[in-house]
Amino acid sequence: MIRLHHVPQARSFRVLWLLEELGETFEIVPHSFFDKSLRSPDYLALSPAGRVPALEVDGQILFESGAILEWLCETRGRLWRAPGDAERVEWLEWLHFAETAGQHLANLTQHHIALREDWMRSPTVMRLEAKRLEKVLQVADRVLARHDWLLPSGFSAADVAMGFSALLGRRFVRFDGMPALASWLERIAERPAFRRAMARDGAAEIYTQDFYEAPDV
Ligand SMILES: N[C@@H](CCC(=O)N[C@@H](CS)C(=O)NCC(=O)O)C(=O)O
Repeated sequence: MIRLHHVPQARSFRVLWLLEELGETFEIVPHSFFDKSLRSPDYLALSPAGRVPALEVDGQILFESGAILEWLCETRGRLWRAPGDAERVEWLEWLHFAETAGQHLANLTQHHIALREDWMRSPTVMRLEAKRLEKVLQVADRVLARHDWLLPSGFSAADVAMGFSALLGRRFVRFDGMPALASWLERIAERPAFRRAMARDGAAEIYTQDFYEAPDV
């Protein structure tokens, strides 16, 4: 029995999408950032910092999206590059580099969305974080100019981890100068498993604008 604790548009989407790619049968337990359910003692027993994703698999509890993706691939023997594979190091790097983007996405989300009053926000931090996120995404753009997926041999969970970061990143960074990244997102959008995952994501509560412009400083 697989049960995914999920907030629509949040990092738990990585796990939702990978489970669809793997063809797993699973149940989604929906949560919201706005109803305190992530702070309940029951939820904290699953995810001690009160974050999503958390995944329950036959009584085993996992949190941290990169670790969950790695573990799912490893236990299913799919969409990964096993120890000894020529692409093993690259696969691990991309899987976790997704969270280098993730830290900027979290800061941008906090500034543009969670901090409601202007006096709470720092326009300098908002511009800086958008710039730093762009630099991270440019790394993927350069690689994707050479092949369709992040690894030369084809699609893997690295595309899932980083794909989510790029999907969200598009709300804070213009992709005009990153054509390979934009084409990759189009290829991702055509994947049947991605479409199934999007259909199960749930109603958007966090990001209501297509783009969040950094204020002038
Ligand atoms: N590095 C962690 C980050 C988890 C995380 O911070 N998730 C966010 C959603 S994207 C969350 O649950 N935020 C709720 C909170 O901070 O209270 C992962 O990739 O799983």
